[in-house]
Amino acid sequence: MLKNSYVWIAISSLWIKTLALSFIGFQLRVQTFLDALLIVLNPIGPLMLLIGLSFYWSKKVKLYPLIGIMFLITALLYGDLLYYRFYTDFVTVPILFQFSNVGGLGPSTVELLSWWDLLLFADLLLVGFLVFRKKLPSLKPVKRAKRNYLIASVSLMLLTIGIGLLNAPHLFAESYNREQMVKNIGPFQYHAFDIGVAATSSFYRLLAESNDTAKVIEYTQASDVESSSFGMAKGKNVVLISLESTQEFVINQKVNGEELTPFLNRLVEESYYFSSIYDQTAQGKTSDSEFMIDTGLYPMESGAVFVRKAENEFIALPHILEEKGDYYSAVFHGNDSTFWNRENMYESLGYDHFYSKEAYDVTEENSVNYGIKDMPFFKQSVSYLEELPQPYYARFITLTNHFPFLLEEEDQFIEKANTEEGVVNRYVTTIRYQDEAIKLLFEQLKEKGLYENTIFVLYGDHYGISEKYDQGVMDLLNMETSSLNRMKLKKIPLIIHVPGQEGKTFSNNGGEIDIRPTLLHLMGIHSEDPALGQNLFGRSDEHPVIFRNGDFITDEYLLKDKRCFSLEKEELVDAVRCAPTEEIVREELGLSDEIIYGDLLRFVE
Ligand code: GP9
Ligand code: MN
Repeated sequence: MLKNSYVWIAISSLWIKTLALSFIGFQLRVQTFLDALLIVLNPIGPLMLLIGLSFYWSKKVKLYPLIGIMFLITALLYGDLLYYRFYTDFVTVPILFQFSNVGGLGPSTVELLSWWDLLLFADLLLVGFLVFRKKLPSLKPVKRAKRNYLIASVSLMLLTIGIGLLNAPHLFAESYNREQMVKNIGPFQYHAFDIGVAATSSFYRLLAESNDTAKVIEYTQASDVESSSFGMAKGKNVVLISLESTQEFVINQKVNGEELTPFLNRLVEESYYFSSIYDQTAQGKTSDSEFMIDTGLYPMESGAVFVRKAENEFIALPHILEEKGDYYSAVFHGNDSTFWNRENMYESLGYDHFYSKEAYDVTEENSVNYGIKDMPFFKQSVSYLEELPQPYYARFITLTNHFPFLLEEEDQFIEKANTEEGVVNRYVTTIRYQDEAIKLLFEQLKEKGLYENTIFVLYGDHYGISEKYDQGVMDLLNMETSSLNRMKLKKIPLIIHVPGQEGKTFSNNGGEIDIRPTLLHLMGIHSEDPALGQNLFGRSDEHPVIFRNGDFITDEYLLKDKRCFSLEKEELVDAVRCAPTEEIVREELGLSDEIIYGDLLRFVE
């Protein structure tokens, strides 16, 4: 075998680092002996292969390139660590191309650093020192040693992938479960796989044929249930309000004796309120929620479909409403039109007009964080709304309640909370501000006579407090930190308000994907296009609410990070109990992906 101390020191130190990251940084959960074995073995093959780049093309080990490779690998690991600290997720190629859209790590990068991180670079100093001082003999690798080295590294890699597949047979079919990938094939192979997927993803479209749609249509045929609410909003204007980062726990919640959402709380009493709807978005955040609601398809497993697949054909709500009821459709949002590639995607989704930042009078005084504050935003929007041809389908996307939840003193209608997490304390004030803004919108619509003949759908677009700051919310709500309680925090509010209707709260489970069929039901439209989700008025409780990483929740079970919980017993149970539902999850996510990757809706008449 290769006799070169530098090479083996480099491999060992990078290996130890990778292990430290896996166990401490990414907190990969070890449940079985195989899990532990895989985490330990996985990095060796790829590390050998990469370090080998310092001598494959020369007669002896080139020491400066060796240090360079060590540095690059360390930088990659460190990047992974920082990304993980913020998103509790692993970075993907598509997300790198849309960093300007993901909220970035920008304002909080410093917060993510720790002095301990310097340890990651200690081995570089050591090897650098040894090289400079020529402390170790650098033997020439002979040709034969090179070959054996390569064979050993590739065999090790294949062996561990093989064991990984034994450990998690659906590993590649569930590649959207990135934690499972990293645990079973290791961070380096995960990145290689991810790059491969990104590089080949456009081939799916080329290979897709029109009869590929048959299977999808068969599965997705909406089986709408009968209910007295069918058609109750037929012909009305539709106003959809995306409530930025609004989680369900804020509804009817008091902090220091004061309501967080006094207006929404009253509205809930006079509306259909769905109190168990889960955030199903992925890396595309707001845009993912818009996508689900308009198309009834799941977001992509990595990156945002708005950014990656805006050229596709879709059958979205604006198309359907125009065809069935000659609706005009518009989006109102005070951010740049390019953010989340909205200007292009809205065209594909069939919107007639997008009122973006340019349409608003935006000044330093009326802006905070991402842009115009919700109150001036609504005020200015209403004058545009008045001019729209009726009936219309209008979506308003609020902005003020966005991480890191900044707000000037004069706009704070409530005191900050006093948990250990500043983020949570500020969140309370921006949520309260948003509530005031919605109240203003309703007042204005009433004043202009635009209230009565409208159906309102208000929904939280996704979580506001990421898992990183969960503890603050647990403190605020006096909740114990547990997987089940974490799942509860994934709920978002869904309020459907039709003026004159009596209020009713529904506590059955559902997800954002179910909003579209529910709205169509209320509009009296039977849609037969390929779309997922179920009408919430008759949604089966056994049907899982599916999350993009393969987790799910039903009325009985919760699958979180591949662990199956019984909701009734509030404890971990044997994984086989969750297995049949996991089949459904794979199938549904797979179908949705097939439609998106193959651009299959272009074949639908
Ligand atoms: C930006 C707004 C917020 O325009 O939609 O985006 P988010 O970071 O929540 O996806
Ligand atoms: Mn958002």
